[in-house]
Formats: sequence, structure tokens, C-alpha cells
Amino acid sequence: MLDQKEVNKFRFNQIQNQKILVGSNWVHSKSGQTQSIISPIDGKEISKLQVCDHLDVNDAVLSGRETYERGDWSNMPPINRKKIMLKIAELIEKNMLELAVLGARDNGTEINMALKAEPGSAAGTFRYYAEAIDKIYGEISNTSNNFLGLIHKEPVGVVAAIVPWNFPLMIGAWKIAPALAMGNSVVIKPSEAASLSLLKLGEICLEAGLPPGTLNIVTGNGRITGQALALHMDVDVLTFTGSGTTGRKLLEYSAQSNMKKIYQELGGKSPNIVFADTENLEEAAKVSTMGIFRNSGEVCVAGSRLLVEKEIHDEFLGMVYKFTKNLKIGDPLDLNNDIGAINSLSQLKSDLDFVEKAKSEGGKIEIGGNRVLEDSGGFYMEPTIISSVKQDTTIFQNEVFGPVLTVTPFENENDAVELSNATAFGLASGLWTSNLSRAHRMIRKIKAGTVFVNTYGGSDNTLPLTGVKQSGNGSDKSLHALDKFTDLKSVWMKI
Ligand code: TXE
Repeated sequence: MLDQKEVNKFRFNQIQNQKILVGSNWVHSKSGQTQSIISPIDGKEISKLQVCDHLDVNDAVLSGRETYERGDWSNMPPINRKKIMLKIAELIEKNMLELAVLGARDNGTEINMALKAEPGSAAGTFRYYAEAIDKIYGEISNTSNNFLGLIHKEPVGVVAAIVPWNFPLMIGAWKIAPALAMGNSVVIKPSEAASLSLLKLGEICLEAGLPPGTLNIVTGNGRITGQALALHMDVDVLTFTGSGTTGRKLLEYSAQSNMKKIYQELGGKSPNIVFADTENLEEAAKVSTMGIFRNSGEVCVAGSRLLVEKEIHDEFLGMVYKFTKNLKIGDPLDLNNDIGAINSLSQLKSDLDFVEKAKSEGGKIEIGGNRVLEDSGGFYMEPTIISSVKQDTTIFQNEVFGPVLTVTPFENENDAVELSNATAFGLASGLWTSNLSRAHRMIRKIKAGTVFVNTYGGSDNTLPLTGVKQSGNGSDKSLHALDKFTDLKSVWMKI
């Protein structure tokens, strides 16, 4: 159990202006340009971030390449690499609360969740891939006896990672840890809207003994820093989590540069389908409420489209309403609150615009829809439920990435499948029923990378997080994530 006094120990810490990590050095950007880091808790500046341009990005990629070619990490015996990665996990755990509070001040995530989902999950991820390192084998192929066919698994070289602001440490670890496990160097660019915890991870990695240059961190905005990284001719693989708009650009940058491989996780508009035969509707309502409002809906797999069988629509909506009404919004570092702040003013405005648009397209606001606690200077929004939402509306088709749940009734199984698959996304989905055969039929028909059955959310490192359709193409998590950072080499030897 978290203690408010423990949280308060870190909440007012002075945060130094940030630098970037290139090799073993923490340096300023070459242009000297910086930008403010605004805390969504109160809208105040808490630090400054370096804004890197192509020169800084080039230094970081070069540092990764030199380290890789020297073999400081790539040629280190797997058992030693494993020890260092386990040490990283240990140090993340040692600094857990500090990391969580730092992250929450930067991105507004409620502290209980931040603790579990950010350092908690990042430590687990480093440990998972560390333990995999010395259990990965090449293969001998089944050739005729006068030949020997070998399949080597090799690192790709320099991996670039561009990550968003909702769970920077967790998502960063999903990319850094498997890339390091395979022996690659990494250059990561956190979001300009939440960079602090990943910069701190850089310190931890060096302290754990990761050879300098194996992990480099550049900061700044997408248009300059991100673009320079994605266009770089010496990046072998780019792994990204963020919006589809940026995802499209990255594919173009790859084509314009060295055709680097691009793996993307691009968000979703996930359906959460509730059938009348659900065993415990009250439980389903409670879990579904948190399935959308956890972290203010700033979750890629958020169950943002509630689809409810007609005969229980009003009853179920009433239950979700009741749980939503009781959620406490406010300072993410106050343990009494359930939901913290929206990451930025621009994200808050975008969320509110979606609500207005939904109203104009026939949606009915059941609860919420407004900015709150404006006097605090922070960015807070009420959890919002919009009913009577039709398939062809803006809110049904687009990811809000905010605390907004839409509700749409359906007639039968076929109708539910059609509505589920009626957007361009395919990341996650939820399904509530006590009919096992129906569950299996639906699982096959729903176009999504994940189907939660009689639950919503929750996962561990053993399952891949992957999308279909415009939700992306590359899995994070699980041993499958290693494939992104591995080149296969066939060896054909005459005996
Ligand atoms: O995302 P961006 P934003 C969705 C969500 C949200 C919307 C906008 O719907 O409302 O995206 O959020 C970097 N070249 N998701 O603006 O812009 C950027 O600096 C290279 C869903 O934050 O995609 C940041 O590091 N890089 C999502 C990262 O891309 C560029 C998580 C993500 O920023 C770039 C986040 C460019 N031209 C947002 N432009 C999910 N999949 O869960 C931006 N970036």
C-alpha cells in the first residue's frame, strides 16, 4: 500500500534542466535550444528539455553504431549481458517511487497506476528479456547429408525507438529491453510531452554497467528530432508507438531514406461487447468502467466503444453510470483520487472537441463532458459517457485518447461483430458472455490483436501486444518482440 507521506517526499523535488545522453556523456543540444516541461498537475513549468536537431541525432546514432561495431555490448557473452539487464531491473525497482512520481508530474498519471504500470512494468520487462538472453538458440536446417544448413540469429545493429507520453517508461522498456537482449544499440526519443522518466532510465542503465553508447537518448519534438531519427541513413530498425498520422509519415521517411524496417503500434478504438447472458453484469460494468477511464482513457487498448445487447442496454448503462459517478478526479499524486490529469492542454482541447462533435452528430451526454478543476491551473476532464452513438459518427470511428466512452446498442451476434469491426483500427476488444461457444465464435470473427473475455485490460510479458488493420504491424512484449530486432542469416556449407 502506498503512503501519502512517501509520495510527498518526491513530489516537490527540484528537477534539474535536462540534458541528452550520447555515449557516456550527458550534453546539451548543439543548437542550445530548449523547451519547457509543463506539468499537467498545475500547468506550471517543472524543468526544461533539450530540443535536438539532426546534428544531435546524428551524434547519437553514430555513438550507437560505434559501440555496436566495437562489440562492447553486441559481442559481450550473453550471460554477462543478462547480468547487466537484471541489474537494470533491480535499480528500476530500487528507484520505483521516485520514478513513478517523476513520471506522474510529467504526464499526469494517477500515482497508484503510475507505480505499477511504469517502473513496476519496466522492471518486469527488463527481467523478462534478461532471462531470455541465454535461452535463444540458432537452428540447424534439415538439408541433405552432404550439406550443413545453419540459421544464425544476429542483432540488426542500431535500433531507433520513438515513444509516446501515456506510459513512457513501460512502452520505452518494451522496445529497449528486447532490442538490448539481442545485442543491438538503441537510440530512443521520448515524447516531448513526457521525457523525464526515460532520461532517468538512462542514468540507471549506465549505473548498471550498460556499456556507454549502447543506449542513447535524444529529446525534442516529433517534427524535428523524431523526423531526423526516422530519416537517418544508419538506423536499421525503427520501432514506434503513437498516432496513425505519425505512423504514416514514418513509412514515408523510411522510403525516402534507407528503407529501414518500421514496426508500429498505432492506437485503437476498441469495442467492449456485452451480451445479455453475461454472468455478473455488475462486475462487467465495474471492469468496463475502469477499462475506459483508467489513466483518463489515455491507454492504447482502452475499451472506448461499449456495445451492449439491446435488452440490457438501459440497465447496463445505468450500472456503468453509477461507477463513473463515483470516480474522483484530481491531483494524480493525491492518493484519494482515482483519475489524474490529462497529459497536455492540447490533448484536453482535442478531447473536448470530440465531445462537442459527438453532440452535434446526435450523441447524448449521460455524464461528464467538461473540463474541471481549472483553478488549479492543471488539465482535468470529467469521465464522460455518450449514448445513442451511431456507427458513421466521428466519435465512433476515431480514437479520442481521453476519458470518453461511447455506448451503442446491438441486436444479435452478427450485429455485434459488424459493429466491432466497423472502424479502421484493430488493437484490442472485450467480450462478455457466459456462452462458451459464442465466445469462441466471436473471438475468431473480431478483427483485433487482443480479445479480453469476461475481463478488460490486464496483461503480462508473456502475451504479445499487437495490432491488425491500421493499429500497426509490430508486436511489443513476449518472445515474439525479439524478432523485430533480429536478422536471420542462412549458412550453407558443403561437407
Ligand atoms: O502523438 P504523436 P501525440 C494517438 C492519440 C492521441 C494522438 C496524438 O489518439 O490523441 O495520437 O498524440 C513523435 N516524425 N496516440 O501528438 O504525434 C512524437 O514526438 C517522427 C496513440 O502525442 O504520434 C512522440 O515522441 N516522430 C498512442 C511520438 O511521435 C514524430 C500513443 C508520438 O507522438 C513525428 C500516443 C514525426 N513527424 C498517441 N511527429 C498509442 N498508440 O497508444 C511526432 N513524432
